[in-house]
Formats: sequence, structure tokens, C-alpha cells
Amino acid sequence: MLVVYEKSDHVATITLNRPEAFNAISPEVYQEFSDTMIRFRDDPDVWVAIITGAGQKAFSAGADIKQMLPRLADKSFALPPGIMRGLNIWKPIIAAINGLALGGGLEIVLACDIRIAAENARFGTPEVSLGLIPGWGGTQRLPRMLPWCKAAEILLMGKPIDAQEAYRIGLINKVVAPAELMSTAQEWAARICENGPIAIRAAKEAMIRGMNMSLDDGLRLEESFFAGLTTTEDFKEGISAFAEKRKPQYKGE
Ligand code: DAK
Repeated sequence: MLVVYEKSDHVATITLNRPEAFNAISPEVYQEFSDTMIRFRDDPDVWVAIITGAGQKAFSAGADIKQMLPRLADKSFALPPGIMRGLNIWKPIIAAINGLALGGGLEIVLACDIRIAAENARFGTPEVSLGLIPGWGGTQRLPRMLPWCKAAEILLMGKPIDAQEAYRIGLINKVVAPAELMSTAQEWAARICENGPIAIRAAKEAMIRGMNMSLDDGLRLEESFFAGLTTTEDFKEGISAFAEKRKPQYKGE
């Protein structure tokens, strides 16, 4: 399997599994990854995903330069739509970055909501060194997430930054020792799962949709999501649990 999907306690762990090639994304990896993200989106038992890479060296070194890039000029070569666009995944996604995240690998990280990195992680968009630009969102997401000059540094220099620098500029949430990476990601996922899952999805959807709206329209959107949440069983459970001084038991209803 080029992409492994495992689940436990409402959390799916999705592993890019081609360690001998730094988890580079061949057309087959891309297809399996897209299918796996749809499986995660549509699996009612799963509330949060953690994406990581197999091995100690790389999250992913990006698109496969030997198997995928030479085919890009061929107009009949089409990849399926993926996580970068159009899947509408409102469940939270955590990136557990276990090494290099380059090119398309970094673009997967940018499509994740929470990003936890091992100390040996590095982040970059080397596409310009190949005479290309990022094609899965890098030129659009980085300047929306970082100060302009830091996005420009990454995109125009094509030179990776290390995990501490990525943390310092706000590209990632936390840096941990490699041995603590997965347990930290699992702790964050478990913490998210303690909250009402419908509320979590509404919060993410409101954040994403609101990014492309005026503040006024965004506030209206928030109002309509808020009103919808007040009719859920989860909301009733949340306020009852508070009054009864116990932990809420959310069902996602
Ligand atoms: N593709 C294919 N194989 C790769 C690879 C990659 N991106 N990265 C590493 N490998 C393979 C190497 O070829 C080598 O395989 P063997 O020779 O052993 O068979 C093995 O992994 C180990 O690599 P190295 O021997 O080079 O190991 P080092 O430790 O010396 O260096 C490295 C590791 C990751 C720094 C280096 O391999 C490297 O610079 N790799 C290239 C990284 C890169 O340029 N990534 C960006 C790719 S461009 C699209 C949208 C987006 C994209 C494509 C299409 N569409 C809209 C259609 C995305 C483009 C990109 O991501």
C-alpha cells in the first residue's frame, strides 16, 4: 500500500508509504492519497486525521521527479482532484511532519490545519530549481499564511528552512523530538475529539469559507452556523454536562 489508512478512537492516521523514495508522490501515490482523503471525509466514525510519512527522513519530497514530472507536458495526462482543491474536508487534519516536506509535500502540510514537526523537519518549495512553480497551492497558501517577505523567501529562493525557523514564522504549531512526534499529534487529535464534532466541523468550514468573504458576509455565515448548532443533540449534551459537572459524551448528532 502506498498510502496506509488506520483508525482508532475517532482518529485516522494516514501514512505516505514510499520511504525508499522519500515518500515522493508518483501518480499512483497521488491517486491513493486522493482516495484515502475521500475515505476519511466520508467515514462517520472518524473525526480527525493525522497525516505523516513513513520512515525517519521525509514527510514527502514532493511530486515524483522521475515518474510524474516528465509526463506533465502531455495534455492527456490528468491527475484526480485532490486534497489541495475541491474536496471540502471540514474535519480537522493534523500534519505530523517527520522529516523533509518539499514541493508537493509542503503543499500537503499547507492543506492541514495543525502542523507538528520533528526537529529534523525541513520545509521548502524547490520547484523553481526545476523550472516550475508549486502547482498544488503553494504560491497561493504561503502568502496567505505568512508575512509576504517570508513567503517570498521560501518560494523564490527554493531553499528549505528548518523546523525552528518554520515555528518562528508561524508556519507550524510545535517542534518536538522525533520520538515524540506521533504521540504529540495523537494527544492534539484526542484533545480535539473531546469537543463537539459537529461544532468542530462548523468552525473549520466557517474559517475556510470566511477567508474569501468580506467581514460582514463572514459574520452572517457564522451566525447561520451558530444557529444550526443550537439545535444539535451535541449542544444539549454540552450544556447538560457542564451543569452536571461531568465530561460531555458527544455523538456527532
Ligand atoms: N522524486 C523522485 N524521487 C525522489 C524524490 C522526488 N521528489 N526525492 C527523492 N527521491 C529519491 C531519489 O531519487 C533517490 O532514489 P534512488 O536514486 O535511491 O533510487 C532516493 O529518493 C534518495 O534520494 P537522494 O539519494 O537524493 O537522497 P539525499 O539524502 O541526498 O537527498 C533530497 C534527499 C530529498 C533532498 C533530494 O533527493 C532532493 O532534492 N529531492 C528532490 C526534491 C524536490 O525537488 N522536490 C520537489 C518536486 S516538484 C502538479 C502540481 C504540483 C506538483 C506536480 C504536479 N500538477 C498540478 C499536475 C509538484 C511538484 C513538486 O513537488
